[in-house]
Amino acid sequence: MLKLIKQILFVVLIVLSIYACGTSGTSAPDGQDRILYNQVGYITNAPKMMLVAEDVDIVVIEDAEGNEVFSAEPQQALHWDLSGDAVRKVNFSALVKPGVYKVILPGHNETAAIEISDRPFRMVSKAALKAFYFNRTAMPIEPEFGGVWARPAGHPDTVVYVHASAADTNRPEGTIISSPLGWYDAGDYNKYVVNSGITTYTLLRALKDFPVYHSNLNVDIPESGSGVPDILSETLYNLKWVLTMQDPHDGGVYHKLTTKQFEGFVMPHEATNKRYVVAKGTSATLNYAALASKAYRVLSAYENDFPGLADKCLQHAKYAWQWAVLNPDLPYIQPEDIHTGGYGDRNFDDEWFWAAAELYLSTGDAEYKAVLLEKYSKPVVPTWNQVYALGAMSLLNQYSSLPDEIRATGLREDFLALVDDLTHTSKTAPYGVSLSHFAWGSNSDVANQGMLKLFGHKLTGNVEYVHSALSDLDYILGRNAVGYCFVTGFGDKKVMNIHHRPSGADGIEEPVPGFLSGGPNISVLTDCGPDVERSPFPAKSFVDLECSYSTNEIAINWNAPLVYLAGGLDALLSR
Ligand code: 9MR
Repeated sequence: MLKLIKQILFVVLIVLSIYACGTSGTSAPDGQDRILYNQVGYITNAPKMMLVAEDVDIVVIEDAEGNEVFSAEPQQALHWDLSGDAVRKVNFSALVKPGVYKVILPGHNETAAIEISDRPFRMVSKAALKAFYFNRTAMPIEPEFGGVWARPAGHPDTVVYVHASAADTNRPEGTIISSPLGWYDAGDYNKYVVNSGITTYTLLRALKDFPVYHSNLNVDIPESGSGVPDILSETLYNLKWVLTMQDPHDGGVYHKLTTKQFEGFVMPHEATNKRYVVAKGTSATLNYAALASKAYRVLSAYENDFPGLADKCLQHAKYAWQWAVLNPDLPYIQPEDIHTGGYGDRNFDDEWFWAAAELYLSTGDAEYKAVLLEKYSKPVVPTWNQVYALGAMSLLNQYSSLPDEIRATGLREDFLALVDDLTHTSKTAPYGVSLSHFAWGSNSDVANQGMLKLFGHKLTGNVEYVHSALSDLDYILGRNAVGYCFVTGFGDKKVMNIHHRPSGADGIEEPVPGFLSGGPNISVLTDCGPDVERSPFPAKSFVDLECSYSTNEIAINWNAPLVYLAGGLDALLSR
């Protein structure tokens, strides 16, 4: 009954708010949306840009004492087909004194508080990494580290059943295996190898590209202070799980560890349905080979901390490769009785390239070199099913020692052409981002584009790439078409109702902090039922409702590039 009343109230609220928006008659229906800005803060000595609605033609900034410190006419209105509206840029880079300021639009009521400081991204960078700790399976989140979000351990995964789709003579259906540790993939409680591949790699990439920064970043997890960088400790928590997903009898890797159906919105320890390892496949096995091989090189420098682990990773990576050679094109096909995330991919060329690149870099073997040359293709912005760029970054990181035949592929030129293209797009785009379409998890595309730009800067020293990446983070932190700061726990207009089971079930109003909401897209317009309207414009099609799994879920592969981007910018630009 209570539920029904709540639902009715909810629908009434939605109808009222649609009515309210509809009657305002301007392009920006409420105060927040008329001024779009990075709600976490701007770096004192870096470019600063906000956006205002098209009907605003003067912007004034006052300091805390009410003195006018800046005023400008916004640049010409730029219309974006993807948002269906027009905005005007206001460049206020000239303001270089730390402080909290008030943005005023003369003739309009709306104001906004912006902050300028030397290290605005430190907290976001830490929280984004700490979010992985909050999503750990198999251990309690202790109050000491988790504060109000402390919770009992969920999913020990020491009793996991081999599903019919994964059964063979060595491990018949129903065989019990142990596959503990790792992170929950997202707002759901399953663990998927494919998505773990890109995520874990991206965190290792962050460590590799910003080693001093990450060696000093303490995010207050149980391993902090051990002498191992927190980002590596966190990454290992998942890598150790991934290693258990290989069948020791043949080297093949299970696609996922999952319940048959998604669990309800209950706390992890209350979600106790049987879990299965499902179907070995080429993409999971190649993801595993790539990741384990990359981990081998990273862990070689930590032999004293983790004796034997680096070698084990390489050995397992080679074993996985052998299985993939025998099963080069085996897609994951969801069994009829399994209804959780698919992460199904039909094209393995990019996975072959990535695994070959990592194994070649770890061993120098001709077999891997031949495959990477054969499968080479221009990189694209990485996602869980497009991993060319990951292999490319690993190779480019050691460009000077690559043989001529690998350089002759043009991988450096191709990578930089992509970064140039992204940078150019964001410079001219109304909202200052490189997106040309909005996919599921669009915010992670923005973060991944930012990552490529920072890597481009690492290769060339071109500061323009860093500034373009900064513009990406500005977008994520509020300067976007819906005016939300998309990282939980941050901003003036916060996302509060992420599709994340612990956040929904813990009885605490604030969601678990540090998670990147997936962001606007029009893939599934009906996830909250017919009564919740979503904008037909992709950049505006977002609702901060728990039911909106397609726009407001969180996922490990979305947080990882945020860790890279926020940490990278903090490392490069902060004083
Ligand atoms: O990120 C995935 C997206 O690219 C797909 O379009 C979508 C539908 O298959 O699934 C997304 O991944 C989800 C996964 O399947 C299960 N855990 C939650 C993930 C984020 O929504």
